This record gives sequence, C-alpha cells and structure tokens, in this order.
Amino acid sequence: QEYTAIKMEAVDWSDAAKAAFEGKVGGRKVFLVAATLRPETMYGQTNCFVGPAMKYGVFAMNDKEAFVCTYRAARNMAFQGISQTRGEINQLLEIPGSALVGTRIKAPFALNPEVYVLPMESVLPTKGTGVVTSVPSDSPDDCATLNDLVKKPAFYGIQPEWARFAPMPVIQTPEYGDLIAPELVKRMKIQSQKDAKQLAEAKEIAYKEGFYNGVMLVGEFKGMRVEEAKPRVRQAMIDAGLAMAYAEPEGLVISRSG
Ligand code: ZZB
Repeated sequence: QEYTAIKMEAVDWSDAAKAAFEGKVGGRKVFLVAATLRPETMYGQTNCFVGPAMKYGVFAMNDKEAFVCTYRAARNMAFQGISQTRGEINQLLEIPGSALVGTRIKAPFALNPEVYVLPMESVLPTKGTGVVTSVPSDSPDDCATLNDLVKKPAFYGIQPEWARFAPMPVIQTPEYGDLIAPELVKRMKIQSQKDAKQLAEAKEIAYKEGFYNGVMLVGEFKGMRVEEAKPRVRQAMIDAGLAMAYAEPEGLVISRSG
C-alpha cells in the first residue's frame, strides 16, 4: 500500500505527554505522523485519532525532528529514506496512546489549522503509523467515532471542546451531497463506531463515490475532479514539507536468501 504520511506538529502537549517527554526529545520538533489514502480530504481534518490502549514511540528522524508512531512504522520509515540513517531506529521514549489524548496539533492544509488528539478503539497497530487523521466529512469511521465522542465525552475521558470541530464540506458527489460520510451514517442508521459491518460497507461506498464521482469544493484544486486532484494535493503537501510517501509491505514479508 502506498500511503501519504502527514506530519502533524504538536503545539501543546497533554499534561501526561508533557511529563513523559521531560528532557527526552533534545529540542526536536515533534510530529504525530498519520498515514492516509485520501490526501485530497486533508482540508476537512477535525481531529486526529490514536488507539488509547496502543503503545507509541517517539522516534528521532534527525537532530531537528522526531515522529510519534508505532515502532513498526518507524522501522518501515528507516528503510524508506525518511529517517537520517538507513535501517537505524532511534527511539527516544515510549508512550501509551491514552497519554497523547488532548494534545493540540497542527493539521496541515486543513480549514481548522489546529485540532486535538482523540481516542478511537478501532485503530489497528498493524496498519499505517497507528496515528489516523480524522476527516468525518468523508470517512464514515471518523464520523461515527466523532459522534460517539461528542455524545459521551466523560465516558471517553475527553474534554468536550477537544471534539468541537464539526464535519465540513470538502468534496461533492451527485448521489450523497457535500458531506458523504454523515449522509451514509444517517442512511445506513449507523449508531456508533462499534457498527463495524455497516461501517465497512459505508467506507467502500465513500471511497468509490468520492474517487470516481467527487468534485473538490475547497482548496487549490477547487472545482477539479477528485481523481485528478488527489495526486496534486499529495504533491503540494510533499513540496510544502508537510507530508511524505510512506509504503507498507502487504502482509508479513519474510525474506529468505540462499
Ligand atoms: C484520512 C481519510 C479520509 C481516510 C477519508 C479515509 C477516508 P483502509 O481503507 O482500511 O485500507 N487508517 C490509517 N491507519 C489506520 C489504522 N492503523 N487503523 C485504523 N484506520 C487507519 O485504510 C486506510 C484509511 O484508514 C486511511 O485513510 C485512514 O483514514 C485509516 F475521507 O485517512 B484515511 C472512505 C474512507 N475515507
């Protein structure tokens, strides 16, 4: 899978993260790095998700920057020319996802310039970087999870204002209007992030409709078909130093030579 890895710079750490970081990052800028297949939707980011029960690391990429992601992703990055020394992983500290929740981060290209880190139970440690940027206008999973958080902030251990950004139109499709994910959640009567089967179906529809029939409503490529805008937004983010290509081997690859 070829992802776009999005660099979300931390601007104000949660108290738990502040304590964990104390003296350990050596003045580096720290970014949460999210893997996405939909760079063209980045205008609509409202928050970022981590798995609260997952383990994350803070990895030095060079003297100036460190990334928050899973160990697995840091290892992949070390072999893709993203970190300074090929094959070398420099972990500065380990931190549970729960301690990252409440951190304020920059959301590159988004209409909301700064958003918060929130918890999502279904984040997979085996996919991408383990950090997921959330676009509830176009991702049914993000929409359902954000709805849950808005309904029960205390239950999920968040401040209501961390979840205050509502889905905003990014892409228009003829069949589902300008907020495809909320529309699908409504039509399919999806109640929560736990409705995995319907959410998988909704995701499939949102991917296809967005890609083949979607038109950009915002940003530099406003008015352009999504199919054409997608690689252009991606390249613009890479050129701005806000993203990079991140590939992932399909499944488990064991190399046996000789
Ligand atoms: C932003 C975004 C906007 C995404 C959208 C999707 C959509 P897939 O589709 O299953 O192959 N993702 C990335 N990493 C993880 C993870 N570790 N656990 C759970 N979800 C993860 O996976 C690719 C998408 O799943 C990624 O693209 C990311 O969310 C999420 F409008 O990034 B996406 C219709 C989908 N729309």
